[in-house]
Amino acid sequence: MTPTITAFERSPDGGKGLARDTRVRWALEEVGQPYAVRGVSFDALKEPKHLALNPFGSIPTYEEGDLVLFESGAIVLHIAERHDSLLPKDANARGRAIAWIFGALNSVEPWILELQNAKLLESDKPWAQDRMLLVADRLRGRLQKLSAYLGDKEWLDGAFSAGDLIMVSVLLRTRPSGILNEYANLAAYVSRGEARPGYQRAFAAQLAFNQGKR
Ligand code: GTB
Repeated sequence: MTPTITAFERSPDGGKGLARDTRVRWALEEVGQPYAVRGVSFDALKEPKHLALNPFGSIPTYEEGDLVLFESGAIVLHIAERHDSLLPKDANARGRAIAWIFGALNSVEPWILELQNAKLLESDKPWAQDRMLLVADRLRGRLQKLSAYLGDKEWLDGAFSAGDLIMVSVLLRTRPSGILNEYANLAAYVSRGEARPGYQRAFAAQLAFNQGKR
């Protein structure tokens, strides 16, 4: 059965791939699973029909027969568990790849969101500049540790996995701040992710969608 995901009818980033449907598209492209996309307006996100799919009123969601999922990490994990290429077969390596999904979402993404919130939602506050410096330094602390762990490895733990897919997606969101480029190995890691044909297809698909080519 062809799954249907939701995405912004028009993403505020105009198709830069920063909204979280891109990571789901990427996972589907990596495993070669065709999918349909339903565009949702900001108003429609808060209507009962969408809240029945995602109680928090956000994208992405995933519908496949009777199954409805929300949370991009859970959706990517679901896709990875049902196909061969995004999680290792060895149980321990599989556990570690899943740990990196959670690590990206729980131990890196919140610091990036803090910085984005400081820039987008709090810039008119008298303390905005001080807070921006503070949260940028906190993010650097996270990225420093990740950079040290990655070292000169190609991917986080052996072959490319759903853990890398989520980590690269998360790190991509730091690009507008310029902070990613302070860590050469992380910037190169993200570029390797972006160079994957699956990412290229996902990026092109979300761009076309945002340009109204559906
Ligand atoms: N934890 C959830 C997940 O991982 O799925 C978070 C989902 C979420 O916050 N989705 C956002 C959303 O629907 C879109 S991705 N927001 C609307 C709302 O909640 O009302 C966040 C996002 C939006 C836009 C850009 N951009 O334009 O650059 C980047 C990221």
